Amino acid sequence: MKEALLEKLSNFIAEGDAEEAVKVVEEALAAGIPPLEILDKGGTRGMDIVNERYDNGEAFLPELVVAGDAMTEVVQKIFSQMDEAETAANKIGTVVIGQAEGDVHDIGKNIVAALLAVNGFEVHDLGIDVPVKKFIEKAEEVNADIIACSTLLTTSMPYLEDVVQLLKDIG
Ligand code: B12
Repeated sequence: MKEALLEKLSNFIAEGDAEEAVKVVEEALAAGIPPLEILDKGGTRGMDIVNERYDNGEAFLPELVVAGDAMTEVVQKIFSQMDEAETAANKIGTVVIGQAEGDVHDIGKNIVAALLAVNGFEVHDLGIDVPVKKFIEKAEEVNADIIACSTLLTTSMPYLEDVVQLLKDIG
């Protein structure tokens, strides 16, 4: 039953059917499947399926967008449940997180941000397409312990090095 539910979820996400995907998440949570397993084996798998279709020329950018929207709703649903049950009582650190300059892929970053938040971190999410300097300015403003940059694009990867270099330059 567990495998069947997770497979159903990944197919609904790949098809961009947010409403049905969220219903399956409710079923899976009620069946006691751990939230992170639902995300990983159902959600992320769904994104991989649509990506395989995209690579094979069976799906195009609009399909990726609607699959991404469905995944975002699934992530929100799962974390809205986790908030109540699993939010840590004490703050253990402050994190500034964002998507590197030029990159709009925010689904994975949103999962990381939500996981940090429910595990006791104060999270400042700068969103997508964040300029290098903005990470540092925000980190100084909120006295962050961690700067967490995300990118899925090879063209945006050099900006991650720039963040590190700029931090070294300012000591
Ligand atoms: C959905 C998607 C899109 C959506 C994004 C919607 C959104 N709101 O995010 C849309 C359609 C907009 C899109 C656009 C593009 N995309 Co796109 N996209 C994807 C796809 C299919 C899935 C990404 C995803 O959400 N995965 C699911 C999440 C849960 O996984 P994840 O992102 O990896 O995150 C996990 C980990 O990486 C990690 N993590 C992530 N961030 C962080 C940060 C920290 C600090 C830590 C600790 C961990 C961590 O934890 C997360 C949870 O497990 C991927 C292929 C793939 N299968 O990954 C291509 C992919 C990333 N896209 C790609 C490309 C090329 C593009 C476009 C350039 C296409 C085009 N021709 O226009 C544009 C670029 C737009 C831009 N400027 O950013 C390429 C990148 C290739 C490369 N080497 O650069 C990929 C790999 C597809 C491919 N095989 O070619 N895309």
